Amino acid sequence: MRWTTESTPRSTFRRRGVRLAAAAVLALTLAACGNGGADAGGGSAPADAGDSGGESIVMGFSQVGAESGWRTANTKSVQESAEEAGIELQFSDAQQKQENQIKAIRNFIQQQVDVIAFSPVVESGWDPVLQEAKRAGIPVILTDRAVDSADTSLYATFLGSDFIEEGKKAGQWLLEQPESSAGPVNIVELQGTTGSAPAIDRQEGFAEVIAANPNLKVVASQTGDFTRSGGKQVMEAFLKSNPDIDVLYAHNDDMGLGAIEAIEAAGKVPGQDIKIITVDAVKDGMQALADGKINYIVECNPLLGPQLMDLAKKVVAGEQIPPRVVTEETTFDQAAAKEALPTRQY
Ligand code: GZL
Ligand code: ZN
Repeated sequence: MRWTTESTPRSTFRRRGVRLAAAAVLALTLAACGNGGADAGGGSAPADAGDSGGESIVMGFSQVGAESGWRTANTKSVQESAEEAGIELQFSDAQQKQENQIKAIRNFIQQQVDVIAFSPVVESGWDPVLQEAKRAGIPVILTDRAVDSADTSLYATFLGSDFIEEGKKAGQWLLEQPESSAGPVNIVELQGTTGSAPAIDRQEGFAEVIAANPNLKVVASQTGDFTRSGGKQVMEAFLKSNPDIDVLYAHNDDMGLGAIEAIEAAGKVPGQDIKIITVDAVKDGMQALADGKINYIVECNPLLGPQLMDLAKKVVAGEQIPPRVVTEETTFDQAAAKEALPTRQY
């Protein structure tokens, strides 16, 4: 067991000390009362994560849920990167409920993990539980989505996309389309999860950019909760109440794909009768883009795992890390989707 020498915060020593002492007591107990003759010697010490040539970091990770292709790709990236980094991951899926995330974070504090990382399903209501983590001396890393807390000392950094920028890129593409200067363009909008940073910011960025052209009007905007079924149901309602829809702006591919089912069921051609802009660029979305059913996708990169594990190691070692790490991402039109599909990782 390698004693940690780097200048880790005192609380980490205490936590690790507690874990080490517990392991030693367990080993002695096993030795004292034998271990069912597994070996003639003094019993076998428990297989402790620390035995792998160094005390491994324990990370508690609270994930939003499994609502979309993006989310499952993000979960895969986090789990695989923890494995590669030798970080012990305690992973919990909150089924898109904030109270489940708060419970999970409290549980991680109980277990005295070394670091907590989570993607907050909505922006607000986190201060109390983040104050508890701070009092326990456990650093918190926000990944993917942000919180609206005024107290930025409650988390070490926020690693994720700039969602306002994503909304702006979607609006910019629409501004540049010839139809936008030919006459009125009626837009319907499928919002992400109500109260979530991506939904709030993607709506804001898009609205800000299209305000430059009065032809562009959002005639209906409602949440589809980032799911295919949500996108399909809301699009069915939009089609019934709006005879002339020219454009759909969906805050993620999954809602766009659900909407495509509704558009085709209504006898209209997605990508032609109704132009479609989405965000994420997951494989199914990129396939629809290549097939001409979607017209433009703004990428939102889910592969945050490697950067997250790197930041976690630094923060546990007491090193300085930037308060904000913005992920790299691009945009795709139909030609670019055909190019990128064969090597798409997610
Ligand atoms: C964005 C992420 C969003 C995706 C959706 O970073 O939080 O949540 O755009 C996912 O697909 O459900
Ligand atoms: Zn029209």
